[in-house]
Order: sequence, then structure tokens, then C-alpha cells
Amino acid sequence: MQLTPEERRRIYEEEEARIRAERQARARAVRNWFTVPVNLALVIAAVVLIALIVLLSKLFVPTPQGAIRPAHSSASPPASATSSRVPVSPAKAGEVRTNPRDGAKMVWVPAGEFLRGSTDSEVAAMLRGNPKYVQASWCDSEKPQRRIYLDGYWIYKYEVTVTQYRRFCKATGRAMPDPPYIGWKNDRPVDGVTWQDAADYAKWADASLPTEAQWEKAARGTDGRIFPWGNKWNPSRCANSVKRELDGPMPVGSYPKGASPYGCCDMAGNAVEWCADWYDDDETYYATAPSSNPTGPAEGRSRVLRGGSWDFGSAALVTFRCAARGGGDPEKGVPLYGSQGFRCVRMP
Ligand SMILES: [Ca+2]
Repeated sequence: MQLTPEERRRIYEEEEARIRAERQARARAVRNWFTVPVNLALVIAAVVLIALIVLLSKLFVPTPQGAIRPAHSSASPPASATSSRVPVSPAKAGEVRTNPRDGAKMVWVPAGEFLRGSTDSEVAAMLRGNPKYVQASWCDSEKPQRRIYLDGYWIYKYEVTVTQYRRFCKATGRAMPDPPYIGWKNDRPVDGVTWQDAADYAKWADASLPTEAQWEKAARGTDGRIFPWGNKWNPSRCANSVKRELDGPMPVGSYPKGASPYGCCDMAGNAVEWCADWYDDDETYYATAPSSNPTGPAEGRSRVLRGGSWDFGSAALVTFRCAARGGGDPEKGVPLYGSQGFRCVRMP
């Protein structure tokens, strides 16, 4: 069929209009296809960014230099040494940090077992090296020797000093104890404190008194050694009066070579130290104590005193042993001999 020129033009124009409409439709489709994912991607990116900011703000909360996390109660030990609980280990053994409350240096004792107490053969060996008045029965309370598990903890590197205790008294309106006969000397261990004085100081310092087990592990490490520095008595490594005269306790940390495996100083001698536990006057506690985080008998008349003091004379060879145990009247601040102080513990 022959088309007239007008008919052809009309057909071309209609075809052009159809093609233009198709192109516009395709362009709209492409625009929509691109726009939707871009919006979605922007939303996802914003969510990821916000999540990242929240996460980073949690990871990098600024803390004071050397500060540690707040203490929590240690009254819930794992059921056994093989507990599935993962011990918190924020530091290496012996790492030093500062308790921001009182400025005391603390060392880290990692979670794990240690040998607590003495064996019969160790007691027999100790008797051979000591004066005749020393009796094997003095060590009955140290037996049996057992493996004990403890959670990790921070313990003061030094005994609490006169300076630190004075600051506590000033802050709380408490009176200083009666001064020792040499008077108060700032760098010496505080002297003449009752068990309650020591416990109150520890609470003020966001800390606690060490359990007897924490004290012993900090003193001897995990290898069952006799003295903090090793197995052989060495009078040059502690404040003692075996063959020399001292007029009082020494400045804390005067015997760095006598430090324990974790770096605790004066665990043997200087001031004898209060622990948190009641002392078992019938001396049977070690046989029945839990093997994980023991906290001492439920009640008693005496509180545990550890480490011996500078004025114990030749008894130092017995009482300065890491395993040696003793108890004192918690209301008495002044011992018969030497000085009576303490150190503290903080849980991570
Ligand atoms: Ca001491």
C-alpha cells in the first residue's frame, strides 16, 4: 500500500514518541535501581559507624595513670581448683601498680595453686638448725601441707607506713595509736595497730586485709620455699635481731634482696602483720580447710599474725618462715616484742 507523505510523517512521529517514552522509562528504572541501594547503603553505613563509635568509647575509657578497676568481694571462690571459671589475669606476676586511694605500691599475684604449710621433714630440718627451746609442736598448725588454689590478687609490696596511716587518721578523724618508743618515723611500718584499726584502714583504701592464704602465697610463691628469698636462713635479707641490735623497725623495703618471688618486701620480719582470718586455736583448720580461696575458720578468739617481727631474737629462724603461723588478741595493738602492722590486698 502506497503511503502519502503526511501518513509517513505521522507514523515516524508516533514511532519517535514511542522510542522516547521507552528511553525515559529505562532511565527512570536505572535511576530507581541505583537510588534504592545507595540509600540502603547509607543507612547501613550510618548504623555501622554508630556501633563502632559506641564500641570504641567502651574500649578506651580514660583512667587515671596506674589506676586499677574497683575492688569487688572475694567471697565467692570457685567450687574447686579445676573450676571452669576463667581467672582474670590483668597483669604479669610481680607487675607493680599503685592503689590510687593511698598511693601504696601493689604487686600482682596470678591465679593458681601454691604449696601451703609444712611437711614433717621440713619441720625436722628446721629443728636441726635452731636452739633447743624450739619445739616441733610449734609447727603443728602448719600441717598438713596442701595445694591451695587462689584467685589472682594485688597485694601491697610494703607494709603500710606511718605516713600512709597518718593520712588515713587525718581523713577519718581517727587518733594515731600510741607511738613506739623510737617515736613515729614516716618511712617505717605503722606500729601498734589493733586488728580493727588495720581492717578499717584497708576498707578506707578500697582494699582488705589479706587472707592468711593470700599472705603466704605472696611470701613464698608456688614452690614451697621456706623463706621469701629461698630455703636458707639469711640474716642480711630481713630486719631481725638474731645477732645484732636494732632499735626499731627498719624503713619499709630496706632489704630488696629479701623480697618474695612476686616482689613483696619485709614478709619476713620488720613488723608482724595482721591477716583477715580468725586463727584456729585448736590448730586443726589446715586439715579441713577448703582447697580453693580459704578464708579461715568461721569464728575464733585470735586473729592471724604473720611473718614475725624485728625484735623476735633467735626465734626469727622459726617465725620468719613463710609457713609459720600465729594468732594475736585482735584488740591488742602492741605486741610483747617488736612491731605490729599490716599490708592490704585488692581484688581485680
Ligand atoms: Ca613484715
